[in-house]
Amino acid sequence: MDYDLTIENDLIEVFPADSGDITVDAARYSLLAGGKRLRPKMMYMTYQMLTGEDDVSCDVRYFATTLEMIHTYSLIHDDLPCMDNDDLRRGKPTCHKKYGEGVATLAGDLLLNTAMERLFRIILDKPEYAYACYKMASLAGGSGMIGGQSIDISSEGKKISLEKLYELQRKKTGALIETAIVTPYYLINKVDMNDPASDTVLDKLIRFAGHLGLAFQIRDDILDVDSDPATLGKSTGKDERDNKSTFVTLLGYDEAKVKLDNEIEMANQILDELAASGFKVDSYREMTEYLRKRKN
Ligand code: GRG
Repeated sequence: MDYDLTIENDLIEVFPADSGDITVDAARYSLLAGGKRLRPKMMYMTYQMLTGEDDVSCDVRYFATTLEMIHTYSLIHDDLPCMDNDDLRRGKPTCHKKYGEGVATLAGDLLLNTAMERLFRIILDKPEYAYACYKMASLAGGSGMIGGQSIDISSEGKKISLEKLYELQRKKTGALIETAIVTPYYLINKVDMNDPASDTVLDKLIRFAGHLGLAFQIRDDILDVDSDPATLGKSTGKDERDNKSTFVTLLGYDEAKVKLDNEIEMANQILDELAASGFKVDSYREMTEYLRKRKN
């Protein structure tokens, strides 16, 4: 199955071209501007790992598209002058550079709202997906991504503790990565909502996601120092310029690389456990290696 083609085709269908509405055009512009599509890909990988199937179900594709919309909204809002004030995203002018701040704010809102509409819509047909929908909304919310962004904003210009940085990144970046990795499990299995950790496979997936989320973020901090805008598709050197606390500024460049290796190692140990239980983990093995070395 061609992941990239499937993801792109599913995204293209969400917002029509030439809609006649500038907010829809702006949302479409950012959603289709490229991007690595890591979160939908992780969703596909978990589904294939858990089911052993070569293809991915329509429902998983639906959730993957929804998650990419939430991710894209967060990037649009994060790039606004009132937040990170960035001109370049996914190798193109940011949404507000192209459409202005008002429309970009609305485009982000539209992406988030459409994602929520989709979650409610699918519960109408399939009430058994309610927990998956609830988890996606909550991990994107105050105890997840928005909560992480809130810590980020209130830490501007300050040196924060390493412990606080872990909390910030676990929420800001890690929460959506957890959604990506774990959602297929919720679609396939009935989970005891009062005691999700009693489910050993679920517990492994959540811990795996935690390590991958941290690895992703540490690499992101390293790339901000190591890379250039042409390769990365977004501006670099911003963390130092904005006096941000990152894994590189708090741990130092070399120690951050060691920490990245540790996170990948721990993620791989969980893959060993999943493999021992009979799950096919090959694509996730490739993903962990990719995250260690990615260039953009
Ligand atoms: C505005 C509510 C709100 C949240 C913003 C995601 C985020 C929170 C901010 C983005 C800033 C940033 C650099 C976060 C670090 C990690 C991250 C999410 C990077 C972008 O994700 P990629 O690399 O992007 O997967 P692509 O473009 O490939 O999809």
